[in-house]
Amino acid sequence: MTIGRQGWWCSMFGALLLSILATTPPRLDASNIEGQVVVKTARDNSNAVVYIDKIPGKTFTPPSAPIPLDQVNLTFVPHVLPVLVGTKVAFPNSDDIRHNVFSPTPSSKFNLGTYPKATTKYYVFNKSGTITLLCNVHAEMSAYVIVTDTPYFAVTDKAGNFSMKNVPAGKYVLKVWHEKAKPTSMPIIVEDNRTVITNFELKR
Ligand SMILES: [Cu+2]
Repeated sequence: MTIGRQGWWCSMFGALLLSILATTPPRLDASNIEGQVVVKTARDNSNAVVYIDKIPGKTFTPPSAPIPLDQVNLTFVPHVLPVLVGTKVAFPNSDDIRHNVFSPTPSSKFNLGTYPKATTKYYVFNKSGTITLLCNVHAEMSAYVIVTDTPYFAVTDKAGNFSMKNVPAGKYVLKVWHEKAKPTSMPIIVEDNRTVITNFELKR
């Protein structure tokens, strides 16, 4: 088979294009932040929240569907829930007994009342901050909603590991919160296509 002049140019161009595609890494203008939080004052390293609290000049749209914070076996599940400001949280009751949900935190004081199984109440968290949740029927029940101005947050597992995906490049302050320790923060630089490893130790 012979190829004409046009065909030759076409195949040369195709080969050139293929080699460009093969050697150029995919450009993602975002990176991951990963690391470990050691909580000296707690039983284990779980339920610490790592977050970027603000990116000046940027606002984000909260999720359209409510985020659940359930009540199961006399426990709020999850115990710690980070959400973007403006997020609607659903509070179902999955127990056979009545529960109540209220917050004594001055910036987000509310009381959803006492309600039975298979009932869901809602609250929209419109102010950033750490909100304590309690149940006035069961004194042992507590939970925390960490309301942030960015969707860049992560909760640690028992080992203290966290992973925050697709953070845009920039300079930020990374904050860490745990109910049993003093909060801390650290300046951080996120570059394109790099995973930033950041470790913390929280004390009283
Ligand atoms: Cu309760």
